[in-house]
Amino acid sequence: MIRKQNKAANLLIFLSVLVLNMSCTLTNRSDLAKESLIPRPVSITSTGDYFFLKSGANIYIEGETDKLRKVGDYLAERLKPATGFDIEVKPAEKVPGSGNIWLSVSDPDQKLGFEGYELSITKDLIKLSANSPEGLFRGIQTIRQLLPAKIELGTRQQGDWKIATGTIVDYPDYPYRGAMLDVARHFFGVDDVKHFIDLIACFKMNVLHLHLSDDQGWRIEIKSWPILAIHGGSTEVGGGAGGYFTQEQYADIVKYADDQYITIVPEIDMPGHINAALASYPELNCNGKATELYTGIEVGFSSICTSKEISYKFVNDVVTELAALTTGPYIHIGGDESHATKKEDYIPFVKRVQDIVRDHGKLVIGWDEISLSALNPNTTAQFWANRENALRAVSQGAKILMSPASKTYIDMKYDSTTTLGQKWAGFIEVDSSYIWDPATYIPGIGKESITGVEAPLWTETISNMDELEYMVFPRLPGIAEIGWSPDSIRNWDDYKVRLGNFAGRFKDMNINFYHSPKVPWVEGN
Ligand code: TNX
Repeated sequence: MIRKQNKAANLLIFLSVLVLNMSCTLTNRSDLAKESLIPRPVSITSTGDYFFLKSGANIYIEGETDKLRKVGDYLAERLKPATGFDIEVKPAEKVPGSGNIWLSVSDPDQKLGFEGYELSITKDLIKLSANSPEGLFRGIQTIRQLLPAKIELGTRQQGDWKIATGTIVDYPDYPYRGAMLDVARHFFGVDDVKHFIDLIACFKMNVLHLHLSDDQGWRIEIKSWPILAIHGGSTEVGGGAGGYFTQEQYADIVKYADDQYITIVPEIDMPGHINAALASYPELNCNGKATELYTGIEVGFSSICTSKEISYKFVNDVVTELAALTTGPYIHIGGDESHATKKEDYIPFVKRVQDIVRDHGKLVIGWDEISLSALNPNTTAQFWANRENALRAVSQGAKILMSPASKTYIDMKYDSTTTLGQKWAGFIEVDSSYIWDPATYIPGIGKESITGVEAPLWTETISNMDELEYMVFPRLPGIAEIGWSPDSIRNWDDYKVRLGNFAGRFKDMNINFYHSPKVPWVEGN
């Protein structure tokens, strides 16, 4: 009797596990529109079936250029470790056969613009098309997110590598979608920066702004002023050893970012936030005396001597070397919190520095205070705190990069219990950093004046990758979505579910993230 009951119970358990498994596979990945994608694509049409990635699948590229091949190789490298498949990248002479992935730039569609893509998935084929390799690269991030989370693991996994069928048409709302890493307060080396690039690429960001100098450290080798890096780079907040990038290392970072279609924007902060340089070269000080190195976290106490001609030679030399290392269009000149520079000195200084950058063929970005000065055409002001500054920039015809501190400063604590971070701009929970629209944030500054969004990570309190990831995740994906997805398709209730479904993916990507109580975390997607 007992044995019979046991048998029946076992059968019941077996059947319910079977049904559960079946329902998981059915709901998981056969409805494309229900997939958790970040940023949310512009449009998704489901066709209710699925594509099965199997051993023997290859990636076919249409058009044999170096860039296309690199993009193909990038996708293959994302797929190979976890599937264990020997995926090859081959030129496509005709429509590839069943079971393959096809990357194509042969059929331009204006609507997609430069970074957009169309992903068409049938039972037989994954076809990703775009107008450029860059668009393909963005689309590949979507393919990654459509596969089970364990695709991110570095070792071979048993798996149903299924992707729901249908079509995604997708392109960004703003051209500039960035993150900033402050390598000056605490130094982060080449491998860390590359890892950060990998992380932001997943969410289709296309800019990494590197804050390369501040009171506490100078982080880029300048051959004509060598003491900047050697002495100015020799410490950091808290008195640690600091460090700097040699020009070779920096060029390697720029190349690594370029390969992921991410523009590096280098920042040299001036006329304030410059103690590391003032400690390295006495002649940059009005009194001719070098300052002490600084390892605290106060701001606004240093100023380069704006009345000395040598200061402009210094700026010109630094910009000359930096411009030569910069493949992107921008150089960031800082300009924030110059409390130790008189306003009447700040104004002509910022004008002259803009001219220097322009003369080296680069466009200027500066923190919103630069609008106190006359702005050159094509200068961008990065709004962080002062709306009047941003409005003044727009009235001069400048574009605005939106980094409102109370929304995008991912060095702010999540809540009163967060141990890392600062709180001068308030606590920023995950919902708060997501719920805002750049185009309405400052009355009087509309979308036509906005180039995009950027999430800065200041590192006074952050000294290693674990801490960095904890502050960045999960707020950065939300900022990436604000930059990519139109406001009309964004809402928190939908986003929090998609974000919650990333728990397993973050885990498999080995990302240390904040388990915000605002988000319904679900592992195993
Ligand atoms: C303000 S934002 C700063 C930085 C600090 C940051 C800390 C800006 C342009 N300046 O120097 O690191 O606050 O949150």
